[in-house]
Amino acid sequence: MAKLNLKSITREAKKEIERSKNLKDLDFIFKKYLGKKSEVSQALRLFKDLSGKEKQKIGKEINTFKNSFKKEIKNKIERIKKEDNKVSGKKDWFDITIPGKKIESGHLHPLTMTKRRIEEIFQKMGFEIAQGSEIETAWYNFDALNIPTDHPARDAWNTLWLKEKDKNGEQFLLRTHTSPMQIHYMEKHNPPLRLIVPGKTFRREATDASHNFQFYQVEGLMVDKNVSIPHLKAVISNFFRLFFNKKVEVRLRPDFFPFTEPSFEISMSCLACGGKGCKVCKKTGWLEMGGSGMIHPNVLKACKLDPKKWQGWAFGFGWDRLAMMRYKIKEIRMFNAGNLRFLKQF
Ligand code: FA5
Repeated sequence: MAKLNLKSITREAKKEIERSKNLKDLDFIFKKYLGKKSEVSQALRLFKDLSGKEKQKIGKEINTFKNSFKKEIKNKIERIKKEDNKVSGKKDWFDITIPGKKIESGHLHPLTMTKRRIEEIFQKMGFEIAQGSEIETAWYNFDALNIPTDHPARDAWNTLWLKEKDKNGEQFLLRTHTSPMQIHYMEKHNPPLRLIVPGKTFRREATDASHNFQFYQVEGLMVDKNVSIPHLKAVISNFFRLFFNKKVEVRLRPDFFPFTEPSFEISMSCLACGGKGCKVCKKTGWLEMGGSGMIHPNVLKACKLDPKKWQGWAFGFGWDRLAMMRYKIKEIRMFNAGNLRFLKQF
């Protein structure tokens, strides 16, 4: 390999860059020192014949030269552009022929799209949309909902308790369901009432494919003088039909919730198998979507409403599960996994 005098090459290149007057000169200089026919490029072509130690030494020197040479060129370009702008009176120098940068646009999260669809359907049925607080007191999350102090749902293992207390010394917690909003709303508004409450809920529990420690519920509430179970079933059936855009069977089975009497578990026919029985519905043909029932007289009383005058029903769906059915997702935890490959599908 011919001896490469990088010191003198560096000195020469620097002088030429200094003397250059425009971008064309600089282009010429660049090609002269780093172009295909330059001394440096020729030396690099013979590089493979060198011993390991020489390769290391010469490689390092060439890289140092290349970096400082490119830096000199870049600085000179800046200076020339500045001078050009001064002469032409322009502030910025830009090439209008350069193609524009593409702006990457995002899209709504599948759970947000689901929430919007739920709201749209209920709004069309004349329901108001209310927002609840994610932090509640035990009174609103349990007591006012007729859940007694010894109820297992209040156990430290099921509920996420906060250290802070409200001004009456009541300990705060992360709401375990959206039902507390029934109380807040009935305290502040006079019937007749028709509303839904979509929101985030929290439970201290082990996660699996259909359970998360943080999930979403949508509460429904209707209070009037003559509301009954057939209204509830009609509203829920209509909602499912519009939400899934097809006929869905709805099943109400007796259940227990302290704040409703009678209470029902709401299930829908499995869309994955058309009700025949599969892995998703655990071979039953039905999927549990939520709880419901007629509002318990004690709950109406806790909101200072006369149970002899007013009656109503309530329901609470897991809205992540609605999204799972809508988009045929078999794993609830995917929603919060921050996995772009998953999210970009929607
Ligand atoms: C309740 O939370 C009641 N508040 C529902 C209710 C409202 C009953 C009004 C009566 C009147 P439950 O714990 O069963 O009930 O939860 C309701 C729904 O939330 C479940 O059917 C399920 O769809 C969803 N859900 C419950 N726990 C989880 C969880 N860990 N992860 C995901 N979804 C859940």
